[in-house]
Amino acid sequence: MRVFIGLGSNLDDPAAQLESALQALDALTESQLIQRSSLYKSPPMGPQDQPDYINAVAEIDTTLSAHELLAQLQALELAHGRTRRRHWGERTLDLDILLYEQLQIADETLTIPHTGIAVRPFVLYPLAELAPNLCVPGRGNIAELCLQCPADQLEKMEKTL
Ligand code: A4P
Ligand code: MG
Repeated sequence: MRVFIGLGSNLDDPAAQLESALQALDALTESQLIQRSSLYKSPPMGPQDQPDYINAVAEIDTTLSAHELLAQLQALELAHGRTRRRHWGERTLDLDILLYEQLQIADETLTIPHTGIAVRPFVLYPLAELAPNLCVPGRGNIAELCLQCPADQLEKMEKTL
């Protein structure tokens, strides 16, 4: 299955957190890293008294189900020292399932496509970098979504790999 995962961090060397998470995604059971976006820097959405975020998107190929994948990603977050503090608050590593093939899921533990996908530039632009022709189920074409979501204050960083 073709799956896109959003990565974010704003604590404890965020760029290193993301690089290490990308390696862990490649090593994930039943999964393989296909491609990764550049890193993107942006000011925090939500509480402003927290550091800037670094975000990226990864494409993986997996035979895990969406719920199995969620459990694996949550274990990875914990392994990266993630503790839940406040809503929209600072974190060492956040891993969100953005898209799982063209599935639409909405249950107690999982909403796919991810709820913020169309309105968060730090998700949309790295996703468009990997898949410029992507269709987001229920939302539309990614190029059109980008046009409606200004990339102000989103800074693309040099690719490090
Ligand atoms: N969950 C439901 N759908 C999904 C999905 N598609 N992928 C559930 C992953 N998880 C999903 O997640 C809470 C629950 O969401 C999980 O248990 C899972 O069952 P969480 O990671 O603990 O919390 P959260 O929703 O990520 O927390 P919160 O506080 O709502 O944060 P957000 O919405 O992720 O935002 N600013 C910038 N510039 N860049 C950022 O990346 N991130 C945040 C956090 C705030 N500001 C930011 C950024
Ligand atoms: Mg999350």
